Amino acid sequence: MFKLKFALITLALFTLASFNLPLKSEAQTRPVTVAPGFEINQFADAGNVSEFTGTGQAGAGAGATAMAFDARGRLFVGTGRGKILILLDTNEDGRCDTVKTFATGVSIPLGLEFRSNGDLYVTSNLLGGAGRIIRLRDTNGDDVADEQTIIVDGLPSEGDHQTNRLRFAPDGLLYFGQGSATDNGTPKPGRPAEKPLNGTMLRVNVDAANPQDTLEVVATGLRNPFGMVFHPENGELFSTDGGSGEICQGGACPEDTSPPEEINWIVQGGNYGYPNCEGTPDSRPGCAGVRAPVQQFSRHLTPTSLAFYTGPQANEFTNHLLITLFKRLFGEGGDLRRLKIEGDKTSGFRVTQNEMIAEFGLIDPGDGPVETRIDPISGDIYVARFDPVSHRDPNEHHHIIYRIHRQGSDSQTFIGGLQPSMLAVNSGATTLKFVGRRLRSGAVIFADGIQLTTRQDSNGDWNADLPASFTNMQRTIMIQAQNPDGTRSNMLSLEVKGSVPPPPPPPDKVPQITSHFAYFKKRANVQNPLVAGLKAKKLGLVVTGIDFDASAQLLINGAAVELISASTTELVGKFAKSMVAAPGELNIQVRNSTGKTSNVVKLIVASQ
Ligand SMILES: [Ca+2]
Ligand SMILES: [Ca+2]
Ligand SMILES: [Ca+2]
Repeated sequence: MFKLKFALITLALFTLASFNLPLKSEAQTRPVTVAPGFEINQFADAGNVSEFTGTGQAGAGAGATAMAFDARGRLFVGTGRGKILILLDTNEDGRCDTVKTFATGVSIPLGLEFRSNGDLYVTSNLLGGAGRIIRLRDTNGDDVADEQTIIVDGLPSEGDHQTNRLRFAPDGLLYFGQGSATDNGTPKPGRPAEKPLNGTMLRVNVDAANPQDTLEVVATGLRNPFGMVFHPENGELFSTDGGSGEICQGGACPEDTSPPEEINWIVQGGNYGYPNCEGTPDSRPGCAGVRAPVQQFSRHLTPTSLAFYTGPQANEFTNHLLITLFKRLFGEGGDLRRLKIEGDKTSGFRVTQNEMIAEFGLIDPGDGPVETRIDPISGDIYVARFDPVSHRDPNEHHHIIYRIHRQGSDSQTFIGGLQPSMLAVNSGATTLKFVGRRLRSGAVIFADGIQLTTRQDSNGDWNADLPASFTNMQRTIMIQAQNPDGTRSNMLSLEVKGSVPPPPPPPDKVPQITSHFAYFKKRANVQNPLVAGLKAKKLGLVVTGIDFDASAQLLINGAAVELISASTTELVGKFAKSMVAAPGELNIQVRNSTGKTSNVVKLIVASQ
């Protein structure tokens, strides 16, 4: 998907009896409907997020492509123009009122995923070029990413499909879907052919010295695995797949034999059929060993996102699988659905309920929902809608983020984002930190019914002092907040355990060289240029920069040299005789003990 050409097909108007949402430019839109017991409003659109505005092609690419909540329940949004925005609702009226720009220049960000240490990982795609995974880091907490590091590069995204969404697995590895290069396995004239990594689920260890070296294929035969999610309890991976034959979308071909769309349970080494056996395996050649989807949808509907419904509003639908279908055709799709998934690893998984939660009133076949995320504090469901079709009237670009929630939940108080999330026995007194929604000044926290000293910090986050006595044995502590008017929040459980797994490692520093020079005998005696044939023993190399760690090495042409002195901002090293014997060019680099390497700078060795 995200091809620039979408066939425009007029669809018969649909009316579903339910809640109608008034929208701007009513004439151009079918009503949005939600299932009984749910409510919906527009959290963000062109009216409050200027990034979502624009006319023609510029407007067509302006919407949200991916979303993720950070641990504090703040919504981060990737846009078609390559920005990562933070959309905040500071007055808690359900509509975004503050837009911050976290990062720019992240081309076609199709996936956003936070790690528990606060790093934001993004899949990015150069237009018609390589796919990448980029790590964004805000080191000084000003809500602007000051480090953008490419973790994986050169993914085969120059064809019809790109590097899609990404998710951290329970084992800490980062999984992501890589789309196929072609529609059906055969390249069109002049277009890229399939490469080994096309049409796969991949994974990478982001903690490795060189993550790219750890790239592994998890599963194959996936045409365009776009939506993906790990089950919150059993840890199993589910992914969407979109079938071939996009040219026939909307019934444009009289004999449209395109395969269906799929949800797959992804297992290590699994083959999911593309391009020879899409849909349910049968007697076709090429179906041997192919795993069947756990659910199919009508052809061309284009599943775009998966999320498990969790949090304080999920209730009877807890852990139902939410899916968005991007297109509406034949009276189906263009909606958010919930699927009850039953089964286990041994017996496999099957869908036992498949119901609409929200239908977004699409007029074009393809300006539908692309991403779903659950607010980790309130449990509200956020769905982004993206309109890739170029319209002259900017109001016809439906770049909208909807907020969907249970009826009545907007008057409830919620707490979440509890830190620490687990305690060890006998760990002593602890300050609990958490985030509140509609938690008022003067609110107090109860732990197993006992009131704790409670205060709000300058970030608006809440703190409560848990006495040491709560950790003197293994137990589950129930945490609840109470507003001054007596209303109470949802309850959170906090486990006191015999042992607590270590947190992920703190972010690795990446060394950077800012200047360098060579000297002869004394530091003040700078050699510029350095002349070949000088006595190596009497020469020194000074490299200054930032984030050199305690065991950082100075590399000359890839070899670590003996150090004269070292600090976090300066390394002074010795040359080997062979390095300065003849004219040439030396590559200078710093490598930290974590394996992270700096930029490479050049030092010229001139002739005598
Ligand atoms: Ca607001
Ligand atoms: Ca920053
Ligand atoms: Ca398949």
